Amino acid sequence: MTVQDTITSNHQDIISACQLSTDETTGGALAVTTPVDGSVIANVHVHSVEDADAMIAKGVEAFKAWRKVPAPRRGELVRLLGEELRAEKENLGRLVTLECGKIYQEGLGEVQEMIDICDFAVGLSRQLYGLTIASERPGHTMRETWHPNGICGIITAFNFPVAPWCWNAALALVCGDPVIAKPSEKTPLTQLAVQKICDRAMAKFGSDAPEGLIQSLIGEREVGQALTASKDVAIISATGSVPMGKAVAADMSKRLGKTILELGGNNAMIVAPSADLDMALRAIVFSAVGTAGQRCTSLRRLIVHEDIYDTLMPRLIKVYAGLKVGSPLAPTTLVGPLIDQGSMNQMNKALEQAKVEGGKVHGGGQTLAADYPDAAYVSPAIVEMPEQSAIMHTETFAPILYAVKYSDLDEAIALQNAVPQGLSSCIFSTDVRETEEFLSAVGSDCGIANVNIGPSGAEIGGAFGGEKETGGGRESGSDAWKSYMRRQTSTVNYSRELPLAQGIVFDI
Ligand code: UN1
Repeated sequence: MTVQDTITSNHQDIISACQLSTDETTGGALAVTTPVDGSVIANVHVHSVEDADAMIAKGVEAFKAWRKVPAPRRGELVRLLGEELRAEKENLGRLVTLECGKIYQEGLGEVQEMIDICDFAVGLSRQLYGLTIASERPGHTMRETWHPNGICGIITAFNFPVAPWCWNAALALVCGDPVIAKPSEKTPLTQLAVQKICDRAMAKFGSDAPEGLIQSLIGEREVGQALTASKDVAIISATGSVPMGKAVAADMSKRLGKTILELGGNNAMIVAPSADLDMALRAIVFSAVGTAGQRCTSLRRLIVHEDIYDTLMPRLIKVYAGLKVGSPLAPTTLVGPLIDQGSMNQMNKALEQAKVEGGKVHGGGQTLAADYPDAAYVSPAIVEMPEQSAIMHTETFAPILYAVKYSDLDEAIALQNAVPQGLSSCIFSTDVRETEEFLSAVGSDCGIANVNIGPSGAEIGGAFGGEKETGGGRESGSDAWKSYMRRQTSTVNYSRELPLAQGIVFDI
């Protein structure tokens, strides 16, 4: 057996451990390559627009039944899903690693995020609270109730092929909405594996889980467009690039459908003079090179106070030079490959542009090409920039960390906020005046603003999402569930009079 054969056979073991049959993974039109070595690991079947429409029709029927199932009972399905995920954590985590290239620890972390949101959603299924409101009229009461809203279409990206599906699906299901997933065409296998896990949970749950409650739609853009075009898909929750989100928003606005958009980030860290630099260093490295810089929350911009710049930067550059890049399946690897060579080309272009704009590049470039000629392993790059120039305003989905100096906090906050995206941000400082200003109304303009931790790796308990070109949507914890329901305001008159609001007199 050659080395190549060993790699290939291991890959097939990982796929079959997720109980995907060869019928499902061979003979289809969509070739799936693994970023581990660039080889084709499956050919999956794609759905047509007609298939998508048929799924939507099934979802419509499922909704009619599911909305009548009491929410705590709906929660029971999500509880079972969480249990199946616990049992499958290692297998699914490994498949995430194989299909999208993040290291196995992060693959496991992604599945843990699914389990966590399931637990959250189970509790939530008994807490879909409305309001009672004081009426201005005698003998009247007002209340607000949250009702199921209809099918939720979930469009996800290659970099987090399973967790964002679950943030949306777990909430949507307890809220009474059927779900149809449209994963990235680069990562359909993980979605097929998740569908299998859901099917098992539904079988255990019993007959009040209607057919068509949880479905997966595999294909390219046009099947996604079938979801955005259909008035029967009440909500589209889309995670991915800004151009994708703008296209979804344009389609949805034509029919005034609801959207939850979680798009690009261009996340910064301000490192203040009082920062604990040992902690900052660890946070910088994890958030800038984790998932090979392919998280929407990845750290992309470092805004360092001029007094500590010359202390921090050489240490950081040294740590970068020693980072272990390699197969994401190997336990000692910290930086896996980029998703494909197209991404590597984007990274190289951005680094060239940064040089033109005066940047001094440390690291970067393809590595391990001899071992993996068809993959896209790169050395993470740090670029010292003379100022926050044009390239720093764009999101390149790769491990590039730009660094600039600042001299006063207001300037640093202005730099942090000057980009079009508004997802995540953070400050390292032990000065409470600085940290509180950063979190105040004149501080970070992002959906996520952290103190003394990096911008990535959010827990599921908080609402997740951001402002400006990030799209404004919120998923996951807090009260994000409200986006999956429709709000009904009801006024009930239990008196024998008919007083009008605002004291209007209207005698007939
Ligand atoms: C994404 O990259 O699309 O906060 C999601 C984080 C993860 C989610 C990232 N919990 O980095």
